Amino acid sequence: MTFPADYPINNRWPAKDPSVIQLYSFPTPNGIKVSLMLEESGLAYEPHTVTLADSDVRSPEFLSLSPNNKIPALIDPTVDGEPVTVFESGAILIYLAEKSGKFLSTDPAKRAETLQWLMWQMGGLGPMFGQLGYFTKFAGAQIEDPRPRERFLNEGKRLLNVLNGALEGKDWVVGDYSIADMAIGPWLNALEMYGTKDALGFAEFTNVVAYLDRFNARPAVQRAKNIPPRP
Ligand SMILES: N[C@@H](CCC(=O)N[C@@H](CS)C(=O)NCC(=O)O)C(=O)O
Repeated sequence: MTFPADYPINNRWPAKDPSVIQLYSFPTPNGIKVSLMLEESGLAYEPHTVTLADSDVRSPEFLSLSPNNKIPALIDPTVDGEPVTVFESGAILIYLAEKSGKFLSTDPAKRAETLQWLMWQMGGLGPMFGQLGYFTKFAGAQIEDPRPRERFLNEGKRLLNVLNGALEGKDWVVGDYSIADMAIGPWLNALEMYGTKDALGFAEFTNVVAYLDRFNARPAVQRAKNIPPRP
């Protein structure tokens, strides 16, 4: 397989420079994580806007790369002549960390700790906050039964408390800035848009508040929020 000739996605989202990493994404929390890693690491890449509309994420061209019909997804055309494709934001972060040699320690203990917090975000913080958004801001907000909202609010508070504890005495979740922080930060920022900060008692988690301020002060974070650009 060679890129772009053998990749249908290129017919719909053509690469201008097929020699660099191709990112197919949208600036949601899961998308921003990967744009952020690309910006922080300095790897050369080309972003393509794939909206969340079925006409994009369920198109045959996108499904040929990301069969789970979700952004983000990536093609790295430069690996030993054989392109590498990856979907799932956590897997992409690990791939890019290994490729760049940045933001994931090679020390076994530090690496395990970083992956632990990355998986905590992937399996806990992201899905729970995503459901919280659905039941408070999006279509689920119309549902009268209060139990889903309560469940995800309580789970959100629990997770914020866990993170707050982990951040005690530290700037970043494993000490040095890593792919775990790049995964966690965008999901904390999503709470503003959901309008759930007060209901979660966000201000009481003072370590998390300071952490998010530090995160948002990074120039790459500000850039990544608009990569790829919304249509
Ligand atoms: N576990 C996946 C989740 C990705 C995900 O939920 N993507 C959403 C946007 S944040 C999406 O593409 N939704 C489109 C759809 O479900 O149709 C990851 O982390 O990459």
